[in-house]
Amino acid sequence: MRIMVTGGLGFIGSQMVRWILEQVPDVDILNVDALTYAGNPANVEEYAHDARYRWVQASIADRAQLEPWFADQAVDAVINFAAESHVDRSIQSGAPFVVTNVLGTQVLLELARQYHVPRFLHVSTDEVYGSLGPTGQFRETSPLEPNSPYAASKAAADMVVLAASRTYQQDVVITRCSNNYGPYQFPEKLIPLFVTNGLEGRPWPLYGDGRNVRDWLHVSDHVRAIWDVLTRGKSGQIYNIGGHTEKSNWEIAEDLRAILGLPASVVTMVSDRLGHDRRYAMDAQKITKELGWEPRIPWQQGIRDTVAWYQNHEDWWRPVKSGAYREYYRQQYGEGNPDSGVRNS
Ligand code: NAD
Ligand code: TDX
Repeated sequence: MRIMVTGGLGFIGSQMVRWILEQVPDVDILNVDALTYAGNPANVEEYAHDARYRWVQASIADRAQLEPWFADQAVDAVINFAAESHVDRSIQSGAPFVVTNVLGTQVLLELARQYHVPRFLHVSTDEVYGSLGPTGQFRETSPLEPNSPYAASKAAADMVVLAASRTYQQDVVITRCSNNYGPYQFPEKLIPLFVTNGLEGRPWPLYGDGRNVRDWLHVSDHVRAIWDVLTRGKSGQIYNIGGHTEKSNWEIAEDLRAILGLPASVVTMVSDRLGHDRRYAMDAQKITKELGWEPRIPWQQGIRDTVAWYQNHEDWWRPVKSGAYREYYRQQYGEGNPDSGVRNS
C-alpha cells in the first residue's frame, strides 16, 4: 500500500509518518512537503534512508509539481496535513493561508480524483466551529463559524472537500481535532513556546486574561484516530477528535511551572490576540461509538513526557528557534513558501 502524506515534515504529519512506518506492514510513504518555515526534515530523519519512505519537495497548491507523483505512482490514499497552521501568523498575513489551505486542498483533491485514489482524508480542526461560551461542546453537525483567517481557510477547505463528495461521489473523510501537544511541535505554539522559553530563562507571554480554554490531546492519540478514520471511517463523513482535557491557558502555565520548577513571575500578561476564541470543546462520541477510538495518554503523563522531550532535545529546538535550521535547509533545498516573518518571543 502506498500512502501520500502531505505536510509530513511538520509536527503532526511527521508523527503520522512515524506511526505508519512503525505500525503498518507492507506500506510505503510519499511525503509531499513544501518545506516552509514549519517543515523540518529532522522531524523524520530516522527514515531518511528507509526504502519505504520518500520526501518530495512540492507545494500542494502547485498542480504541475504534484501531478507527476500521482501519474507515476499508484497512490492508495492521501492524508492531507499540509497547511499554514498558526493563528497569529494568519492575523498578520492571511493570503498564504488561503493559497495552501484552500487552493492546495482543491488541487490535491482534483488530482486524487483524476488518478482514482481510493480514499482522501482531510485533516481539519475544531477551530472551524468558532468559539463556545462556558458550556456546551462542538458536534459534527455544529455550524461552521470560524473567526480567525486561519480558521476561515480551514473551514473553506472542509467545504471544498465535502463538495467533492457530494458532486463527484469522491471518497473523502474529514477529521476535526482539538489542540495537539507533544514532541516536535514548532515553538511558536503555546506549549513548546513556554517550555523552551522556560529552559532559556525567558518570560511566558500569556494573552489577555489567560482564561481562554482549549481541549488538549497528545499527538500520538491524534494520529491513531486518523488511521482509524482512514481505514474504517465512512465515506463522506466528518469525525470529531478530542482529548476530554479542557484547560485554560492559565492552568497550562501553572502545570508547566510545577513541572519545570519556575516562579509565578515567569508569566507575563500581554495584550490579547485579535478575535481570540474563548473556548473550544469537542464532543467526540461519534468516533468512539463507530470506530472504538478513545484517547489513551492522560494529560499528567503526556505533559510530563513532553516537557522531558524538550529538555532532552535541545539539539532539535535551539536551531529551530534561532532560525539556523532554516538557513541550513534553505541552502540545501531552497524554500517552498514565503515566511510571513512573524516571530514570538
Ligand atoms: P505544522 O505547521 O507543524 O506543519 C505544517 C507542514 O505543512 C510543514 O511541514 C510545512 O512545510 C507543510 N506545508 C505548508 N504549506 C505547504 C504547501 N503549500 N505544500 C506542501 N506542504 C506545505 O502544522 P501541524 O500543527 O502539524 O498541523 C498539521 C495539520 O493539522 C494542519 O492541517 C492543521 O490545520 C491541523 N491541525 C493542527 C492542530 C494542532 O494543534 N497543531 C489541531 C487540529 C488540526
Ligand atoms: O504566546 C502565546 N500565548 C498565549 O496565551 C501563544 C502562542 C498562545 N497563547 C494562547 C492562545 C490560545 O488561546 O494559547 C492558546 C493556544 O494557542 P496556540 O498554541 O497558538 O493554538 P491555537 O490558536 O489554539 O490553535 C491550535 O489548535 C488548533 C493550532 O495552532 C491550530 O493549528 C489548530 O487548528
